Amino acid sequence: MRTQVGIVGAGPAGLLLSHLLHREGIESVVLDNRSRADIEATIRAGVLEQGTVDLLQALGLGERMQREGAVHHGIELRFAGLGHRVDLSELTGGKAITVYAQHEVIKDLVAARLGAGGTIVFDAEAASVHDLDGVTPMITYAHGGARERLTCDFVAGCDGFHGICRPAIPQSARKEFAHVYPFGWFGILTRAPPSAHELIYTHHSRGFALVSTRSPDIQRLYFQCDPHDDVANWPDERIWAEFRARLATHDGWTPREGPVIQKNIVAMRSFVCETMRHGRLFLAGDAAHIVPPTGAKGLNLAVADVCLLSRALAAFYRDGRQELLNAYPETALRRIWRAEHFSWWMTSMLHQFPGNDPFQERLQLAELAYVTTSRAKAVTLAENYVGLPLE
Ligand code: RFL
Ligand code: PHB
Repeated sequence: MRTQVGIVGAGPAGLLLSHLLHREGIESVVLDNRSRADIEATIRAGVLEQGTVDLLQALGLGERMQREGAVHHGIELRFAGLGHRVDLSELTGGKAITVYAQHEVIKDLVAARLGAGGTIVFDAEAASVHDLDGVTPMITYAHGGARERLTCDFVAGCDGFHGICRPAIPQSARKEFAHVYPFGWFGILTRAPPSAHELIYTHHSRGFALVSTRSPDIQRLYFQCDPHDDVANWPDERIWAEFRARLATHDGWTPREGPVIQKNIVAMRSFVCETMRHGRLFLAGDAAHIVPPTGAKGLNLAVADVCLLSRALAAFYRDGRQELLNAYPETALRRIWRAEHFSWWMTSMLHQFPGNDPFQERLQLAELAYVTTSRAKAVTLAENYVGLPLE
């Protein structure tokens, strides 16, 4: 097979890139090692920044999101048994976030690509990328028991943190930065009505907890856990007891409980590979960077990356201009490092660190008190949370 841009990975980055390129008249093929059903059912992110929402709408991809997503104008920070609302919209000149599950975004993107005659090869495991220094790089992949090749002008590595594209850049050429947190998130989906109108981020001596939502009938909640814990250790009753303890307020608030229909444990790390380009290979999304989910930035960063990358590729195909392609890593990294800092800051402020140093905890509470009383600090949180403007 031959195409202009060979895209490894049908996550938000790969699918949106394919869509954006199509609008510029650039052909692409997307490969993913999973089935369509699998991709469309994987539970991950939930929060879309204002800029992500505006972009999906401008691209004609926002119809179901507008109908089924929930616009939230604020969040609650809960600590020392009290809730404090951060009015995102008031603090940012009217911006908001939308809660709409990542797999719903994926469904919309897959439908749009296939509807426009785009090629997504599911169950296609990319094995290697070749000739990145030449003008016709090539991807080898396994599909239906056969070994196939995709020849292209450019390879977009949108294959997530565990993909094959980043490791294809020689180690000696890769500039990477990593930080692993000594805790994970235990995430559940429950069949219950919403516990609150807005997301609740909770600091508690037993550890962080987050109340989010998916729909009027399905809720998404998380609590900080040992990253090596096992979901089998957590029957429903133990899960709800933990949420009740961490989310308790002085006025007796409790979450709405229901059967737990899904549980998983997520590791928490910060990671940046600054080498987002190697010859004709370009990395985007989780393939290049990871943030802990506390800032709700991962999917939104993937969207920002591919906006830049599609614009750079369009300039190349339209006028043969290489400047935007050359500038892609530097331009993308400005937003990436801002989001890395914000995600690290939110994580550091809200989680318990092993050792439970009381001095650290006092600092966290002082920071939370400041965020919820100083307009300047609240604006800092709000403008980052709803998302800085796309470049
Ligand atoms: P993805 O989504 O990981 O997609 C990569 C795709 O590449 C495929 N792949 C391969 N295909 C072919 N051959 C190979 N060798 C391949 N290797 C991998 C994989 O099958 C997959 O389909 O990366 P992408 O597109 O960069 O998107 C990134 C986002 O998925 C991620 O950043 C977010 O989910 C992070 N995240 C959140 N982001 C937000 O913006 N807002 C949130 O509220 C939010 N909450 C979260 C999150 C991530 C979480 N988890 C599970 C890590 C909450 C959680 C719990
Ligand atoms: C989610 O709903 O999955 C979610 C919400 C906020 C976050 C992370 C995840 O910070």
